[in-house]
Amino acid sequence: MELKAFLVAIAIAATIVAPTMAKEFVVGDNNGWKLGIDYQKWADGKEFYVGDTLVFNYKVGAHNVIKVNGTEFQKCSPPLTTPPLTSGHDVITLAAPGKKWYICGVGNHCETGPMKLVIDVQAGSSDAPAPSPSNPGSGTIGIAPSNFFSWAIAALAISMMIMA
Ligand SMILES: *[C@@H]1O[C@H](CO)[C@@H](O)[C@H](O)[C@H]1NC(C)=O
Ligand SMILES: [Cu+2]
Repeated sequence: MELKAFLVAIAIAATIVAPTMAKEFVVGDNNGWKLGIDYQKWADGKEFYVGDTLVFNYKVGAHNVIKVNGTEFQKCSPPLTTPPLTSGHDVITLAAPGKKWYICGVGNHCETGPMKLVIDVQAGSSDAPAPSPSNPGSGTIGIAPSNFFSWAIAALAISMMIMA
């Protein structure tokens, strides 16, 4: 009985946490990746975690995506050694925390678009300072993604409530 209650609690906790674990962000949402969109405004208020993905949608040949560093981003000067992504549906997994910079390398789109996006990827761990909640109606209970211990404790707490 005790074990069953615990397993039920785990299932409940996992259901609560699962939707917050890995997110897919479509850059520019329905606008996709094109000229004339403010991508910093799009990124504003979004929280990116390791394991999340960015999707760049655009017409093949019209644009591309190049990951650059901060200097290259400022100058809109893509490195000659990094081949751009050109599929029209480029999916990038955010593999490490820190700042990530992306630009379009076609023509002068980076300057004039401006087709440039910088995001700050957070480690998905409670060791990092807790981000301020920016998503009031989300219905989660404030458990950081990928934080096994938090939800294990939550599961334990729920199982105790069930058994009480
Ligand atoms: C960015 O990469 C360029 C090479 O394309 C390099 O010269 C420059 O030092 C790098 N800047 C930073 C901040 O890493
Ligand atoms: Cu472009």
